[in-house]
Order: sequence, then structure tokens, then C-alpha cells
Amino acid sequence: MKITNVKVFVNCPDRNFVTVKIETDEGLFGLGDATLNGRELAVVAYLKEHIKPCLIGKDAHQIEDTWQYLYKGAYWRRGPITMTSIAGIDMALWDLKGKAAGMPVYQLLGGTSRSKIRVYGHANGQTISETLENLGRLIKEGYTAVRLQCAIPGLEGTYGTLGDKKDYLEMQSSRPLPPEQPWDTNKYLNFIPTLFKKAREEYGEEIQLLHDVHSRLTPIEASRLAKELEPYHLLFLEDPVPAENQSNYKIIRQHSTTPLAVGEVFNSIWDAKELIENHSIDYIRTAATHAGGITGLRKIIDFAGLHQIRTAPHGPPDISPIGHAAHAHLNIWANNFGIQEFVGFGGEKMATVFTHPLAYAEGHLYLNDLPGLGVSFNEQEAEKYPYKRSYLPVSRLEDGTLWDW
Ligand code: CS2
Ligand code: MG
Repeated sequence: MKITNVKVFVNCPDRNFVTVKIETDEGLFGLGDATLNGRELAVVAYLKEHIKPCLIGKDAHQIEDTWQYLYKGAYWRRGPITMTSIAGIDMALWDLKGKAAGMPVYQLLGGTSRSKIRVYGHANGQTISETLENLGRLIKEGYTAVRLQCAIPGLEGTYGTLGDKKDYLEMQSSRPLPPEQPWDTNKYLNFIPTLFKKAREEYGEEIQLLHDVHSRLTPIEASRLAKELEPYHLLFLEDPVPAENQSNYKIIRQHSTTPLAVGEVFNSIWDAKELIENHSIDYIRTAATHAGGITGLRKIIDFAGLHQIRTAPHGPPDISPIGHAAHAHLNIWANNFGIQEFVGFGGEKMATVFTHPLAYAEGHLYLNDLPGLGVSFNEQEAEKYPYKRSYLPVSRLEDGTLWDW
């Protein structure tokens, strides 16, 4: 099965998505997700200018060798642009192999370890009572784990909250340039424990709760937060500090038993190596779309499994249905799967462009048994929604200092 063409699409059915389509001389094609929020066109150029010419005429069954060729062979290894581009190709090749075999990708990985995929949802709000109302709604919808984010009084546009936007999709279209948001660590640290205290008072112990710090604290500040949240028994505290210094997570560990999760910005197993080896974390959140696809993430999953670390793949709205499907196949296969982040299936426009193999019921995702990844992409519909430049916000302190996101 020879590769005859590599097509790259960039469309905005409410969100920008980069989609890779690999065509073959046998008439089969495969689809991959190469979406990198806010840097989409850099990935498009990498795929079109630097990867496509090298793959025409190659054997589409050679997934591992193609991965190594694009990783080691480029000399310039790793980094988000490279690893997202590799991810798009890698997913498309797994999709193709599954279609050629007449099997879903999870069968090629080794079959299933479970029948359904547990997810956590997002409850956010401008006030504690609004956040807790949303938590109550999700519990009614069957969620057994929910992430809580609440606007910090005095900090407009706190991470994870929507402000005056109705959903994550509307938020995306409102950012043709990076908006600036204020940050104040003291206000944040003084406020968050109250949110969790009230959540426990109102909803008891059964619902599992999570929180995303988005890498804005120092190790000792994060230790204070992790310690103060201990009575509320989080499933995990996400990204308490930036992870360039992997050893910083050891400091938090020494102070608290709150489980820790990190990894959505990681691009390879090397970003997670020390964290995993030292058991400084409990959950690894790296996404297939940003870390070399199924081949890249599978290496991380297996390495984490050796150290009793479970997976909690990043599941934001800025990964396409193809990327979410790739996670579903890995989640249903991996023995050390933990939990999947899930924020819904997107809006109406997305549904006309992509169909996906997933269904939600009672706090879980179910994956059907279509061959390959099980996603379809409607090129004609996608063409109706051209790319729109869009950015994530930046954070600044009151005096203007640029802060971690
Ligand atoms: C987040 C994301 O889902 C998460 O945990 O941290 O919202 C993240 O900010 C975006 O996906 C960045 O593109
Ligand atoms: Mg996060």
C-alpha cells in the first residue's frame, strides 16, 4: 500500500482544526489530527513543505519506521510544531492500517482492557454558587468526576471560566489577537480552598473533584495549595507549576498527598522522563495530537505504566474529533488508563464536518468498532469554514509583568 498523496486541511467549524489525509494506491485513505492551538499554520507549512515530499511513494504500513524517520531523521527533534506534524501523519497511518485490516485501532494495539472510558467534565462559573450549580448539573448527567474552576474575585477572565461567553467555541472566535488577563497569586491562593470546601459541603464525598492551576505557581506556593486542598480529596491537581524544571514536582510531593497531574504541553517521552522515573506525578496528561500521535503517546503510556502512573489525556475543544478518537482507542487498550478529560462533542458546524465513533452516557464514553479510528471528514463542508486567526490569552500581573499561562 503506497502513499500517493498527503493532503492538509485547515478549517474553522467554530474552532481551527488541522486535518491530515493520506491517500494510497489501494484507494484507502487515513485521517490524522495536527491541530496546535494558536500556531496552526506553522504546522501546516511543516507538513506541506517538509514532510509531504518525503512520504510520496513510501509504504503506508511502515508506521514505526516512518515515525523514526520523521523524528530522528529530521535531526531537529521534538518541539510542538514537529511533534504535532508527526502526530497528524502517525494517526493517519494507524487509521489506514486499521481500515486495511478491517479492524478498529484498539485491536491493533492489543485489544481492550475495559468496556468504557471514564471521563471528567468541567464545571466553571463567575461565582462559587454558579460553579456549584454547574457541578450539580454534571452530577445529574452522570459524571463521577468534575473539574472545578471559578473566577477569582478581582481577577477578570480567570483561567477556565467563560466570562460573558456562552461556551468555549464562542470564546475562541473572540480572540483574533491574544487578550490580556490579570493574575494575582495571593488572591488565587486565598480563594480556591473555599471553592472546594463549599463543593464538599454541598455534594458530599462521592463525586471526585479536580482543579487545573495552569502552571501559575512556584513550587512552594503549589505545595501550600496542594496541602490546603488535602481535606477535599482531589482526584488530581493539574499543572501546579510549569514543568520545564521537572524536579520542581518533587518539592510539591514532599509536602502533600494531593495527587498531581501534568503533561498537556509535553511533546515527547523526554519531557516526562524524570517526572515518571521519580514518581513525582500520578497522572500523565500528554495528548496524542501534540506528542507524535499514537506511536508517540503509546511509548509514554507504557513507560508510565512501569511506574504505577496512570493516563489522563488532555481533552480540550482544540483537539479535533480525530485526536479524541485516537485517545479513545488508546484509553480502551491501556491497562494504566486513568480518566479522560471531556468537554462535549462540539457544535453543529463541527458535526457537519466530522463524524466520530464516540457516545457519552453516565460519565463514560463508549467507542464503536468501526475500522481504523472510526472518524469521517467531509471536505466539502469543511471548505465552508476557512481558518480564522485565534490566540490563547496572556497573563500579566497588575504592574504589567508577563506571567506564566
Ligand atoms: C486546559 C486547556 O484542558 C485543559 O486542561 O489546560 O484548556 C488548554 O488551556 C488549552 O487546550 C490550550 O490550547
Ligand atoms: Mg490543563
